[in-house]
Amino acid sequence: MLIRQKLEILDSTLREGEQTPGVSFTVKQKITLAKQLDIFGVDFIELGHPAVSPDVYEGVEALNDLSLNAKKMAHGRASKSDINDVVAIGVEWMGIFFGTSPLSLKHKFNVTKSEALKRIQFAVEYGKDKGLKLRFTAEDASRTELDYLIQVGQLVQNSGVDRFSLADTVGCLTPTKTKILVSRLVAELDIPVHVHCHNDFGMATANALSALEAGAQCVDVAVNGLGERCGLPPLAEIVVALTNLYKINGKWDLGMIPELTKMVDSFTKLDSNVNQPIVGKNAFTHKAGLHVKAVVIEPKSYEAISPESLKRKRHFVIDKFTGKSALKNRLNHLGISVSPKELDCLLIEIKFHPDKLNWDDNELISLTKSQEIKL
Ligand code: HCA
Ligand code: CU
Repeated sequence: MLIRQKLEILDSTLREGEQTPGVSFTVKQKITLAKQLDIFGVDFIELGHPAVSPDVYEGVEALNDLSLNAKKMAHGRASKSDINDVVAIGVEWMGIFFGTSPLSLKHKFNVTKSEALKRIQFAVEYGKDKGLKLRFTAEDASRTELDYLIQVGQLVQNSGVDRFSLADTVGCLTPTKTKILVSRLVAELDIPVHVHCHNDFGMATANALSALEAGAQCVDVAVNGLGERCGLPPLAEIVVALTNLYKINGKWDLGMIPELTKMVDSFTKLDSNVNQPIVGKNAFTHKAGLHVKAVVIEPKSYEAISPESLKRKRHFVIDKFTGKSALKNRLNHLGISVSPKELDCLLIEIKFHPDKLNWDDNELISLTKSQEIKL
């Protein structure tokens, strides 16, 4: 696999993440989160698009004042005024985006292909003249004609852009299509290629990883997969997959993932998914008797990721699916020793209560006591 050792992660929680329906971060929350993301070890932090609102502008200013290891990037359109905002605030990097698909050219801008190229070139040259480091994003790149996309990439590269990003704005790529598209752009350009995937078909993480396999240098993520509609690849999924499946030793502090997730959950107040990979409540919870029995002996039997590596704990559910070994294990933890016959009786009782979804410790202690009376 071709993944570059020099790969980078751009966190867009503070920019695209705030575009999640129902979400608005305070400037204070943004500062807290940016500091944590920096300690975690992301390479770029997108600070926001200053033209959106006064508070986003203020947020970009406040975030830019922080001393961070991560590179700071403001977001904006290919317009003089958006570029002037970023220059006025003094952010080192700017991500300029412009829709290059036929849909964007016709319905967003009402321009021809060559008029769009002129606008793009003007904006990029203007930004470079002002001393900005620039990433140019072809918005809706995945629905842009390939020849035109390459033309745009080469134009911005020749105009001095530092990075070229492909946005799968409506999430319609597949891992195979991503690989073909990214390989081609990487081959045609000398500057690093970034990829921004959306999760409309649930393939954002797979597509982002595929982009890295094809030679992309940087992928965009957001904590908890926030973003427009179905969001971006979740930060946790990308870095844990890179670490565990691709054996890449990033400088990421994986043990911070649960707290990052909790922090963002507390800011957004959105419902979290119990079966979300890595961060979901159930990600390290085992239920079927056969599973628990095996995991007690060797956790790897049913775990691809160790919860300890993420400072998370493993849990076992006691319900009608429970087997002897799982029940015995739980009772041992509670300091209760039972005979094989008592264990059988307790298990029968549990299996005859399908309505009980998760026997907690106190309920098990009471059950044991009531069985002792019966025996
Ligand atoms: C947007 C669209 C965008 C831009 C990506 C980028 C997309 O929210 O303005 O500028 O890198 O998905 O195309 O997020
Ligand atoms: Cu986006």
